[in-house]
Amino acid sequence: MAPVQAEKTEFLNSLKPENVEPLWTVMSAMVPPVPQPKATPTVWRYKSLRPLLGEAGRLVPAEESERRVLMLINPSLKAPQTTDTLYAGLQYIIPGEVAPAHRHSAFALRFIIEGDGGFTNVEGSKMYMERGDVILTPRWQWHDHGKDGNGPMIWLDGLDLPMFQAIPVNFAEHYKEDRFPSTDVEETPLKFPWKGVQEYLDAISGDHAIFDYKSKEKSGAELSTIVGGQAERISPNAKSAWRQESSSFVYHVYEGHGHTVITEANGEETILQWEQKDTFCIPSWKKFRHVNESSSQTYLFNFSDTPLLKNLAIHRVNSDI
Ligand code: GTQ
Repeated sequence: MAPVQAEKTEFLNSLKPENVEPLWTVMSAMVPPVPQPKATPTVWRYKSLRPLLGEAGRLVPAEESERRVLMLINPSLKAPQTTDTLYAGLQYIIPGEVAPAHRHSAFALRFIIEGDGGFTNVEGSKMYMERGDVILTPRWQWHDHGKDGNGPMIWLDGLDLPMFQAIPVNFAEHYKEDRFPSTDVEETPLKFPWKGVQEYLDAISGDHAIFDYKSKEKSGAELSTIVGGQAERISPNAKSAWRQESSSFVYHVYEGHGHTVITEANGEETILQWEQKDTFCIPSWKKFRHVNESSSQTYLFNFSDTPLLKNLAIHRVNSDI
């Protein structure tokens, strides 16, 4: 080794005991020219997961699980990451079961996939849920879930849990009883029935329509400070507009089948093929568009970290596509 190189190595080795590290060796990774999400675009197929949820129902009693959920974990990341910033899971509940009351700093939304007679009680308001409904659980509000009638209910949970890895300030508390005392409510600002959302989408002309879920309690505000939601309609055999944002997305297919094209900066293409009830994710700053392959309307739901990025003033949209 040249004397300078040897000295340099010795110098670098001397840094660690002082708890310092050189920036210059990692600068480009720390400050990349464009976002470098670690998540990989991934589809979770309902056809494969539905039997596994049934098995979880059979093998894992409610008392053992608190929440019986299969987390949708990105193959490039670890739990609770579905994308770098978002968490998604499929929750399964059987008639008569109690998912006991708790509250936590994390925000949750739910998109109902299958079943009837399921309910969520949020801070004393017990609301029944149907396919396509979006239900909110604001931060630090007591919530428990249950199920009347026959057959299971399955929904998609969307939470900001990965945020609490980077900013570990999540608190949780269990209520002293399984159920928080509640009364039935029909209309609640925490529930967005699918019917009205679809009517809104159907009334918009053109091949691609978007509905922004907005807080009913604070008009104009996003669903939460971190997580927001949208529903989309794509006309029969049509394509959505291209989109590229610093947000990452978890998509769920309410109805229809087709694929999403993701184009990398180097021109490389990824195709995510999906059908009804599948869930898929789009990492930050990917350029993507959906293609409806069916001869009827396709409806998609998504949740994203757009509010988080807006609140931090780092939301960026490529409007030149
Ligand atoms: O239903 O409260 O998927 O606390 C993960 C954490 C669901 C819930 C999840 C939770 C819940």
